[in-house]
Amino acid sequence: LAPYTITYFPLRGRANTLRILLNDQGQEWKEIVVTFDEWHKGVLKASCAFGQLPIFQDGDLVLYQSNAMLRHLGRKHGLYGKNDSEAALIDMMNDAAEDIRGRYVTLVYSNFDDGKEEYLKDLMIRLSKFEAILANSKTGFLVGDKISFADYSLFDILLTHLVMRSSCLDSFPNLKGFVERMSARPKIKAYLESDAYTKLPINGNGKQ
Ligand code: 0HH
Repeated sequence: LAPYTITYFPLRGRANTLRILLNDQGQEWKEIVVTFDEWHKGVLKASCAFGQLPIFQDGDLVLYQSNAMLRHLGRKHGLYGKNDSEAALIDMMNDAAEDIRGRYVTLVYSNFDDGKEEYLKDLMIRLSKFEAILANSKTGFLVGDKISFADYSLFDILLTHLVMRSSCLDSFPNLKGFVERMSARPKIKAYLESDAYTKLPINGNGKQ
């Protein structure tokens, strides 16, 4: 029996990092797919703690907020560093990834056609910071010597931006290497090649 349930739209969106993490960790989960028509009826929305999806269930525990879900899985599956200092640094990395994600969502849902080039300029600056962090990493992970939930977050963001601009990592060899290594992890590789991944749009409005 799958211990976990993800309730979300038929999108990669804010569930993609969770799905990549769960796959890579060999976990099973159930998906409850919510169509936009169903959502617009408003009943489910009214029942959500903050009026939004995704929902993540772990037995009796019901979570809203995708980054809280990542932290929960980080704690449960040893993806949160080996001490409090590493955990704090992992939080910091994930928050920096979330800063990019938040800007991406704003661009996609409010100003995609006019804002894209300006957005990409700012993105390069943000990515250069992660490039420098990985250049200083001895292990190829963002923090410490093991994968953390922040690595999955960064990976998801990089995959998404490679769709927007396939050359966006050309001047960042460490980020490129990171994407290659993450993509080559056997369970991630299988997932990225599966229909469950390739058939899902990234966003809900056809933009990417
Ligand atoms: N901070 C929250 C988190 O990280 C943000 C959740 C959120 O923005 O979990 N949820 C959105 C869906 S993810 C939501 O519930 C953004 C892309 C969604 C695209 C599809 C939207 C179609 C809506 C019919 N949005 C719906 C809503 O707010 O009513």
